Amino acid sequence: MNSFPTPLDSLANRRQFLRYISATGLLATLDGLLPAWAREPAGLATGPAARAPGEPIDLFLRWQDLAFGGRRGRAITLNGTVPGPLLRLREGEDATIRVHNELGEDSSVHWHGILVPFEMDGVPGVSFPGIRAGETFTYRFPVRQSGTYWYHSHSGLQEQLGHYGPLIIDPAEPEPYRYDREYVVMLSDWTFENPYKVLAKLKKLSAYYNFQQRTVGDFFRDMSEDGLALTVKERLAWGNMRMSPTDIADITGYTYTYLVNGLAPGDNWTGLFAPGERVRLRLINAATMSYFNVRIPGLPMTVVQADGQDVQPVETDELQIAVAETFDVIVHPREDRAYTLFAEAMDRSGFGRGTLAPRPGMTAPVPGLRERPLRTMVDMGMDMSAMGSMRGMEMGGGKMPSGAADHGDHPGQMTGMAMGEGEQACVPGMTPCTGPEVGRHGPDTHGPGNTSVARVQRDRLGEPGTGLEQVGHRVLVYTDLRRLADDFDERPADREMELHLTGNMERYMWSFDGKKFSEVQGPIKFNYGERLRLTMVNDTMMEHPIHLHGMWMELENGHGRRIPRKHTISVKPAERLSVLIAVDAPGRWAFHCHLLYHMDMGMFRVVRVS
Ligand SMILES: [Cu+2]
Repeated sequence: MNSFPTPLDSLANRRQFLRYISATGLLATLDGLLPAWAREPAGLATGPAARAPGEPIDLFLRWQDLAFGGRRGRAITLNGTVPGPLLRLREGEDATIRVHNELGEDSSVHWHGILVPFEMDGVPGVSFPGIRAGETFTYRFPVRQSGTYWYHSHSGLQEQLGHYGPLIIDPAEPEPYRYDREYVVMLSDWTFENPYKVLAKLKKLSAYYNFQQRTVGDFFRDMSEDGLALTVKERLAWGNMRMSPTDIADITGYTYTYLVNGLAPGDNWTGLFAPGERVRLRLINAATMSYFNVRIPGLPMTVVQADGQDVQPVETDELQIAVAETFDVIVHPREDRAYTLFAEAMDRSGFGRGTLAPRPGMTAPVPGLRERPLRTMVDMGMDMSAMGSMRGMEMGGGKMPSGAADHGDHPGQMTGMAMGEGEQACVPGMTPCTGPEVGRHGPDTHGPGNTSVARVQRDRLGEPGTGLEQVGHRVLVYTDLRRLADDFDERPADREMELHLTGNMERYMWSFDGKKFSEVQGPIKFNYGERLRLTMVNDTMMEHPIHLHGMWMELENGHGRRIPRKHTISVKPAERLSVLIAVDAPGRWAFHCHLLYHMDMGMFRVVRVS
């Protein structure tokens, strides 16, 4: 186990790999551009690093052909692979990373979640001019943290083309948990379509990839169960929002192949273990647009890190990982059998799949895709008390007709009707549990760039996420996360700021406070040295994974000194949440939704700290 890959040896490894796969006959089925770390079945070496601290790392960006599932495409590779090589740094070292751009177009590398001087943050037009075609940019920064992170392009839609890879920082002090083996599990979404064509289709018809629209048959079934007036009213409400209850993801398995460590489900990335070992899985969602619900049937997962930061261990059976988040989990398989690592796309239009097994070639059953979830009246930020009284009038008494309770296949559908009964009503098989109302929307509807407001804003930090309300096993929620370190900054907030997540789904416009990035004058101003409370309200009906560069967001999830630090926070539909920020990093920083096409369409701001 002396061979964990470094960028320096990955070209040599690539040649070894080609020899290996041609010798084993794998080339016919698997012609992916797999990095060494993803093909190492025994896991990453946990011994001393092969690279001396401070020794420079070289990354070469190139176009290369790739093929899987019988199709060929063109990808951006880093040192010849997709995903890119594993960069393994050490807390306390001064990193030097030379990025050689051989793409023939501008590019960049951003170190996601890493606290660096802003000139090294890698966002063209914000922190530096970008890396011109044919040029080399040398990143230099002190490594002041540890944990699981990743890196990716911050130029155009290059990330969709394969420009991403894992980044691990080994801590200076021993970690407070024990494991025998570790793997990176990097989830992503690949399309053979040109990403700019994907975007053009979304702009022309936002539901282009979404074939899960409800049908006329659904309408009549709703009508017979709910009554005509309510059904029509509900449909009108959806129409006014320019949304459909089936809008879970903008881009779906119709075009996406969901990858685990660069491998399609049929190619089955496999990590080996010896029964009884503890295995650390470093889950990274490097998808551009896809949330995943991750589970390993038969194997509980103990979450020990979120976004690279140690948390008090919490055991769970499933977790939702938003785009750009990371979770580190430790599993403890004791049996001599294989386990499927199942990463179901949140909209359930497809899945990524891998296997943990004692020996190569073993597999475990692959679960079926579960029933697709639907958006609810809670997601719309509807006023339930008004809905309740309306129902009362139309249905004569406000009680559910007995037939309506039989909605087990579409659990979300009845939410609007049932919620009038009580804020946190949670009727198994009928309504999802939802958090309490914590705010109401003011009169500002954010102008023409926004089509909906969350009239009723809820605290949804205790909710497991879309589609996971009633899965019958444990699911990680944000309120489970407590930081391990006792290093909370006690200062009260000097200043409060409120920002609304807004959009127009039909025109595929995404924004903050109703304004696209191209429409705003100047940056958001943070004051150097202040303690800031930033409140975010999601007026849209989709989750948005909001990412702040350069500084942690401390998610106010009710745990006092133990609130977790995150670089990316998924804000649920109609949710109101707040974060504390110690504004200690001068410079210009990006702040944006990490759904790539939302960012590109304008859900982006520059934060200036001065
Ligand atoms: Cu977004």
